[in-house]
Amino acid sequence: MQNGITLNQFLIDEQRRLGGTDSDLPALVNDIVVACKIISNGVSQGALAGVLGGLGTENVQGEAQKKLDVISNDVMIEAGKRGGYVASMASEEMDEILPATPQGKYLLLFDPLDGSSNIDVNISVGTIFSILRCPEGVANPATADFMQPGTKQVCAGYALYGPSTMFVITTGHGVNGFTLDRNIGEFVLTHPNMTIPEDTREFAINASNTRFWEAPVKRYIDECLAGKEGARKADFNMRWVASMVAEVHRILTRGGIFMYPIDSKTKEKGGRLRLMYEANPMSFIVEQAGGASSTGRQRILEVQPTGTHQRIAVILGSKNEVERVVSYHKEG
Ligand code: AFP
Repeated sequence: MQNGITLNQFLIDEQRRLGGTDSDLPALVNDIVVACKIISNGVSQGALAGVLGGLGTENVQGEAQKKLDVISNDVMIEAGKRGGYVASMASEEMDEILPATPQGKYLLLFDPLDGSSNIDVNISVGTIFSILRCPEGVANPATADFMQPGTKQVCAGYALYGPSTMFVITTGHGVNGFTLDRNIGEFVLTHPNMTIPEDTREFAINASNTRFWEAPVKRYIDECLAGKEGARKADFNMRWVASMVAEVHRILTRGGIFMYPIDSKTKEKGGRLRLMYEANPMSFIVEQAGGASSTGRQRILEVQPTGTHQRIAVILGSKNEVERVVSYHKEG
């Protein structure tokens, strides 16, 4: 893989290298890439395009919808419909699944604009997507057909609308990162074979929830905060961007652990983050980059889903740190 090839060239080369014959998947990814370029343009225009601010509406999660949430959702729906590769779609912004093309090979799930509470303050946001196979012989899939564990994903990725716009993807053969070259309008390979360091001294958690945490999480964070004088005999740094895409990208780039654990505040809902279009795609990417991803009690990719908007605890990143947090959950 030489740096500088476009994402489309990369996907075709990967298919050829792996002896794949399914041309629909690269074509679907290409439609998603076009959607992310359109969203990137809207995000970077910001106030100039009149796309900031809220709509005064709420999504299925009961969260206030930003204009760009809905715009991005519409753009991703178009991508899912365009080529006829997708039988049905699920989105953070839609209550129910959305039928697309009967007999379509794939199911497409997405969070069209993750971190959107940051959009009005010009902080990085992103788009997350996950691709599952539509079950054999199912022409018009129902919600039950989406209830596949994360290990069944055939592709997952995200676009990060930051200082540069990046596209990171896995098809189960490692993780590769591409940067949008606006001079040619293409995502270009800049981060081949992204790998997460097994150790880290950087954690990401919303510390305003400290009083709600379960004991294993409290123990882990307290040890990080104790620094050199404490059990870890090392100082730690903290980050919290409130855009999962930005946090995961930082971890892919320099290591770290990201935690949105279940706590007494979110227990009833099952957690804060959504399994099908946040935790699963990001866990697929993190594991493919040599990291780990757990609820604290179970490998996230092995969770059997019960609903498209199901929430889940997320602890992911540098393998040795995630395993430490899991061991603390085992000790209780
Ligand atoms: P929004 O898309 O509603 O901004 O939520 C973003 C997110 O799902 C995830 O990207 C962040 O890591 C997390 O929520 C931030 O949650 P807090 O606002 O509770 O810190």
